[in-house]
Amino acid sequence: MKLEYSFQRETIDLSGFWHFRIDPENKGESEKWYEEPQVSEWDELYTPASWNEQDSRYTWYIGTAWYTRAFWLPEDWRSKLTLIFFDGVNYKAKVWVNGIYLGEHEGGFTQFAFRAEKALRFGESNRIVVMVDNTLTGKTVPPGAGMNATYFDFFHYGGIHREAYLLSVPKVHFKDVTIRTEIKGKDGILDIDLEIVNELEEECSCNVTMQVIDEDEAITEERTSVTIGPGAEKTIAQQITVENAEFWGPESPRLYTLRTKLAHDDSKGDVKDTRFGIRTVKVEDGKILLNGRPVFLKGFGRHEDFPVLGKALHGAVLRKDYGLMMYIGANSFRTSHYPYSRTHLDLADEKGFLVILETPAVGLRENVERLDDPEIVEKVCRMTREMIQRDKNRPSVIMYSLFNEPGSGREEFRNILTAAKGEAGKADPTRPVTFASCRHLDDVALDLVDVLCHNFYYGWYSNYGDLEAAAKTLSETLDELHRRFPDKPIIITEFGAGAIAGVHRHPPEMWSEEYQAELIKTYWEVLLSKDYVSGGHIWNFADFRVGQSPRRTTINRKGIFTRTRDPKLAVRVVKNLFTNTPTYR
Ligand code: GCB
Repeated sequence: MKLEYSFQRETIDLSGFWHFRIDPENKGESEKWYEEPQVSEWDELYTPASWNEQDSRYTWYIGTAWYTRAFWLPEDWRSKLTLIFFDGVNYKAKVWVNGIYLGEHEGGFTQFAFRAEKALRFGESNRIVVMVDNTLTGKTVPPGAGMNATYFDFFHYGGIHREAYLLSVPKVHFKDVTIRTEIKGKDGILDIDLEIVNELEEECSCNVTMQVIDEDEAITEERTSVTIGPGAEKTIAQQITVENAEFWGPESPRLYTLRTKLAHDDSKGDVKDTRFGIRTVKVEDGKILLNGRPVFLKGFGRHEDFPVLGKALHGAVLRKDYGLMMYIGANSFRTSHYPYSRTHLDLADEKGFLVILETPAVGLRENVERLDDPEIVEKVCRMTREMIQRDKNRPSVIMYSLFNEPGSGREEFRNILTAAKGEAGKADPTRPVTFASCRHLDDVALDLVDVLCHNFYYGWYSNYGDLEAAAKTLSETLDELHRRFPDKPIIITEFGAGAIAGVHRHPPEMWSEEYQAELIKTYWEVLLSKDYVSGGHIWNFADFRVGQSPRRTTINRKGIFTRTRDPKLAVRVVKNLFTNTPTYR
C-alpha cells in the first residue's frame, strides 16, 4: 500500500495514553485479548514513546506486549474510506479494530497503514488493539539475540514509538504524488506523477487541478481530466515549469507546495498538498553536486533516543537538537541506523539539512549466517521501498544509505546489496546510493555504490590513545580508497571517541573530554586536506543508550552533547571547525 497521504485531509490522532499489558507467555492471541480486553486490569502507557523507560518493570522487557484504546469516529466519515496509519511500531505489529483483524507489519521504522472500514463503527466508540512483538532473531532487520545481545549498538526499545492516526479520504482520491525536480537556467522543472484511485462502483470522470503554491499564492495552475474505471487506478504524468524559481539549499531552504485537487460529478473530491523543494543532486567527477555546485557535508550521525521517551523524539527535543546543530554550523546528518520520524525530516527540509537517509539494515554481519538469505533480502528490500515511498519528495534527502557496516568483506554481500540497490532504483532513480562500510580496503562491494561512505575508528578501536598514528592510518587508507575509485566521492560517515562528561586529562587520554575534542580536530584536518573527500559526520551528535556490555558504561559516550544535550568540551572545537568549513568547496 502506498502511504504518502497528506495531512490536510481529515485525521484523528491516536496519541495519548493507551492501556498496556505485557504478554511474556504469549497467550494473548489464543486468549483473544483483541476481543474485549478487561482494561481495568491493564497498565497505562503513553504513545508515541517506547515502553522501556516509562516504568522500570518494562525497561528490559523483550517479547510480546499489547496496547489498546478507544476512539470516537464521526458519523460523516461513513461515506468515505478510512485508513489507520502507524508511523513506527517496534518491531512487529498486529492490529485489530472492534475485534476484527486488520493486518500485520514487520519493521520498527517504516510507516504502514490498513484500510479499516470493514471493522469500524461510525458515530460510535471503537476499540483498537495492537499486539507488538520486539523479539530479535538472526532474521529480524536489524538482527539480534536479546536485549544485551543485539547485533547493533543502540538500545533495543519496544512499543508504538511514533504517531498512530486515522485518515479519511474520498472514494476517488490521490493515492500517491511523486515530484522530481530539475533546473533549467532560472526555472525549475517539475516532473509529477499523480496516482489516482477510483473505489466507486462506477466509472469516474474526474477533473484534476495542479497548483504550485508559493506562500499561500498559486503561481502556476494546470488542469487535466481523466476517466477511471470502477475499482481501477491511473497515473497521470505532468510537467510543470516554475519560472524564476528559488532553489532549495542549506543557505536558503526554499519550499513550495503542490496542491492537487480532484473533482467529479460536480461533487467536491480530494485535495492533497505535497511539499517540495527545487534542487538537483548529482554525483559527477568525484564530487557531490547540489544544484551543480560541489558540497561538503559537515555534521553528525544521530540517533532517536531520549530519556523516558525512548525512541520517540518529541517536537521539543527536535527543536532543541536542530537549534544546537545550527549553532554549531552543521549542514548535514545521516539517519543512522534507520529512517527517522516524519517530523524529524520535516525540520531537515525546512532548515536546509542535507540528509543521508539510511534503512534499518544495520548489524547484518558476523552473527548472520547468510547475508543473502532470501528472508533477509525480502525484508531489507521491503523496508527500503517503504522508506523511499515516504520520503522521496523531500529536498533534504540527497542520498540513500542501504546498510550500516554490513559484512561487506563477504562475497555474498554483493547479492543483497544488488537486490536493495535495484529496489531503491525502482522506487527512485534520482538519488545516489551508498552504504556505510567498516571493511574499507577489504570491502568487496564498493564498486556497486555511487559514493563511498566509511566509518573510521582509528584512535579509538585501533591506534588507541595515539592520535598521530590514527591520523597517519586515516590518511593512507583514504588515499588508497581514492586511488582505487578515483571517480567516487568519499564521505567519512563516522569518526569519534567516547568522552565521559566531566572527565578531564592533560595530556588528553581516552574517555576524557579533551581526547574526544582532539581526535575530532585531528580527523577534520586530514579530511580537509583531501579534495576528494566530500564530508565528515562525527559519531555522534549526543550520547545514547545501549545494552549492557563490558565495552560501554551504560550509554555510548561518543556524543559531543550528553544524552540530555549538555555540551562537552568538543562542542566549542566543532563549532569552530564547522563554521570555518564552507558548504561549497
Ligand atoms: C560503529 C557503528 C555505530 C556504533 C559505533 C561505536 O561503527 O556504526 O552504530 O555506535 O561504531 O560507537 O562503536
